[in-house]
Amino acid sequence: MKALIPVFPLKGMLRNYLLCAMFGSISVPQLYAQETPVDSLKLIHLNEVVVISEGKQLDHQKQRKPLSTLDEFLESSRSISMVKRGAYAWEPTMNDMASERLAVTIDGMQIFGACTDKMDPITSYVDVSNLSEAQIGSGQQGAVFGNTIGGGINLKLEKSNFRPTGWNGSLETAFESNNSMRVFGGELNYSDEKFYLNTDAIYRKADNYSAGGNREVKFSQFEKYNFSVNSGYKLAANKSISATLIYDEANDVGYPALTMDVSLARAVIGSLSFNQDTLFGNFSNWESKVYYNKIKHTMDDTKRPDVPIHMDMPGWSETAGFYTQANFNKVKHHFFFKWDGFYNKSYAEMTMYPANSNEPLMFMLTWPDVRTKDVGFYAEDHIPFEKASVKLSTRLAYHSNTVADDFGLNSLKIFYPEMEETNTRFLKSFSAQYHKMLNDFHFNGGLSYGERAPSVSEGYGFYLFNSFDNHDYIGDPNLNTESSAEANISVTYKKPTFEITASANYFHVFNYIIGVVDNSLSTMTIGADGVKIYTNLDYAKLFNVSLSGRYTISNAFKFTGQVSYHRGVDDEGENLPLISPISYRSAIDFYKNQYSALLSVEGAGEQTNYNPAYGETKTAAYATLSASFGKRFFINENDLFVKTGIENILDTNYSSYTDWNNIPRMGRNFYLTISYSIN
Ligand SMILES: [Cu+2]
Repeated sequence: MKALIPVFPLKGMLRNYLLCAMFGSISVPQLYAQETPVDSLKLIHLNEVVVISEGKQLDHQKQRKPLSTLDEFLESSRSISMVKRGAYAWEPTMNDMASERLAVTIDGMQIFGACTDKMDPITSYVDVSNLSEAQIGSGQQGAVFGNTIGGGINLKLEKSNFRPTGWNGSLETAFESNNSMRVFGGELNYSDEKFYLNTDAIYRKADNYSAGGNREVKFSQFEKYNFSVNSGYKLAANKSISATLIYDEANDVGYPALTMDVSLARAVIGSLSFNQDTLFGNFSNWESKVYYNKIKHTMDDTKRPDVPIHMDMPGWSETAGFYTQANFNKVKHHFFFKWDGFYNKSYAEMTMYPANSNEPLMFMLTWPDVRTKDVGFYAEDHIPFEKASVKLSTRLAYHSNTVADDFGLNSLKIFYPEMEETNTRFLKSFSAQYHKMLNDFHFNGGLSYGERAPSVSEGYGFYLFNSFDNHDYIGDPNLNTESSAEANISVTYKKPTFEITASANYFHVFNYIIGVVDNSLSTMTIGADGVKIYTNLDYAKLFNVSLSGRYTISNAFKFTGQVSYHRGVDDEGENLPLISPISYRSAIDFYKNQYSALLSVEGAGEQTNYNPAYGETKTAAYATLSASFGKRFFINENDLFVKTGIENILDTNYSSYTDWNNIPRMGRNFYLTISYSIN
């Protein structure tokens, strides 16, 4: 039986020898195997071989909110925060670092958004119906997915994988009161030992939401649908091929925190894989994939009142890539090797239509057809000792950017007359992690170094308007490679009924890339305060610390809690933007006889370390309370699951440090989810 609610926790047989020392995570992988955590998303150590137990039904009692958006699922993770520009397409951040400092992949595939204003993080191009889990690695533990500073996230697609389940399917629907969100989804699957076919579809439509106090947030509506098909065929007992295809389209998406909305955001994502159990006798789990994806993004300001100048801003992003990977075990050494590469084309333009139609149109290439080539080699070795282990890993990559459009190149040459068409870098990452067990204590510590190339916007963006600090941004093709030296440490004390983990990490980021005001330039966007150029600061420092715990009160009741503190400053001691103040969350879970219930609180302290130069204002402290109640019924062989809940029970009007331009969050919201699955 396939999981009804498709994003489900990792369970089953984790290879427990791996050490796990990520910030904010539970530090001992065994924990995952022993119980289903409250979180639906698991932080796993990258390259852990995670076998999701086959033929076992998902325990959706433990889903806090089935059919919630992927963004909400990600936000429930301990190490991810989401930057919000509206109700849709939130941007994941980890260790207080966002998209350009993270490696985010879908089933190992590199995908890049097509929006110059970060309206389409790649997490917006899949839905929970497609996915089985999100794999999260902090800092260089995420380097297996690509070059990164802050960490890596891989969204793993859900597949039947030759489990002998035969036919099964499900129908599900949800309604949320605050923005009248309607969700309809369904899936139909067939799987046997030789062949499987998984299909799913989901549709979401939401009106404007209301913040606390029943204040409507205009332009916060959205509509989205997503289809996916994936299939596998066994060529022989130890060989199989598989293919996946995802089509995702969002229309009429409002971005209340920005000056424009989106009329179309569309992705087509496809891949072909070949899997073989062994290779040359010594290697195992050999997996190879080729993939292609294409994204189209169209911004729209036609519905906004008082637009000073109408603009058309379409963008395209196209990526083709591959990877091939295998394990290799030799005595005490557990190696993992991966060779990967991608080719991306990013193109975005802007046409301005002056109100006086006698004036000429203005046209700019905001992304001048930038071609990015990246070929990388990743290797790790895990060496277990008695009650201890070491993991060493490295990524070495060749990375190049070329401006393929002459008009775009000549536009940038106004600022950088000496610039070359192509810029090539060699990117390196090294990491050592150590784990030691002492009675009930687990110690983890690690030192890492990593590098990343500037993003397309940072390197080649041309007058990209940022509504947060109200500046136009221009890229710099001569930026230095950003690099980071990172240290992490965590201690867990673990007993059968409770555990507590204290963890901390520190990133010293050299050549930190951020926009710096250039007073000699004049703005392009009407009403902008100035122009910023992406610049390397000498360094920036980021520090994160957290304390998390879990206590099993009885068989039915469980308590979890987490509190974290973050700090980020530049080389002059000034605050970096979008750094979390003290934040906390806590919950009591109840689960017995197919009934589940939850009461949770989530909040943050006042944001005292903010920076007006980046458009930040002080965000006040807040706390919200939520509750849910679920029941599962068995009808013949089939399964009916009903879940209802209230979020922001007290209808608090608030915004957090991650809310773009302090756009207020959703007020009180009732939801109801019904899932019916046929085995
Ligand atoms: Cu956009």
